Amino acid sequence: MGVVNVTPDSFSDGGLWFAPDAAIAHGVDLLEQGADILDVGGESTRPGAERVSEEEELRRVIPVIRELSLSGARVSVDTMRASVAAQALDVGASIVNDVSGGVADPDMARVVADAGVPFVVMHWRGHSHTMQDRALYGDVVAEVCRELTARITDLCARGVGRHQLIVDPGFGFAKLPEHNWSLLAHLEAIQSLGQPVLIGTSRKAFLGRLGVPEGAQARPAAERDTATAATTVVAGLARVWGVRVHDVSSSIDALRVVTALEGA
Ligand code: PMM
Repeated sequence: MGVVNVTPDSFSDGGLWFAPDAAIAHGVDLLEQGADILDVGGESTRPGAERVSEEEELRRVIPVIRELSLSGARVSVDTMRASVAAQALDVGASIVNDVSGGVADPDMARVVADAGVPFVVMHWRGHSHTMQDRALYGDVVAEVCRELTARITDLCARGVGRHQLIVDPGFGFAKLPEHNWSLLAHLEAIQSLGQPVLIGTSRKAFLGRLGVPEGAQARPAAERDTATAATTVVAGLARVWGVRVHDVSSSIDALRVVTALEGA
């Protein structure tokens, strides 16, 4: 899954693809690199980010989703708003990716249930401005599994089919580096929930801290793709359903390594 952020302020690539034409060209480039799905989002979820208005979010993502879908791409919409998900589905998106797992907007479950499309349910504990205060865990793996299970139960009770649900442990969302590493080390626990698993480690801060002394600045987001590809190997060996990445070609190579290993 290649990331197309149509935002001025995403931590990893904010502003680079903000104009619709640039975002569309970037999506086409990611497809050429081998992406199976393009994840188009118009709202940054970086820690501390302010929310954008619904109108602005629609203005950002709808033309890009329409155009990429018309060109034959399989598109997911990265949104917490039911209205944005509904309009994105109308113009060709076929997957909804909600970092709040249907919590932020009470109408999301209905939209997803009516459409019958795959729905990515990410582990989430609150909006960006407060989420890092909620990174409090005794056993992060067990608690993320428990909270994702509660989301699955709630969504199914609201009419969403279990077969629609893809779960994501939510790397970097209300997580400290040690929490992210524990989750990556125990993907089998997330898989034991019985749903396909998506992971989004790409360029996240915990990778930027690797090899950097305590107190020094993390390496910039654009210099985290090698570490990201290494996490793709971990995910591939664990046989997760998908990885959400900014640099598709390095993760495709990482998956080629996994395939070659498995064939040996
Ligand atoms: N991370 C971001 C945005 N959307 N969606 C899912 N399912 N999983 C993630 O980990 C995730 C996401 C934040 O990263 P970005 O600002 O680079 O897009």
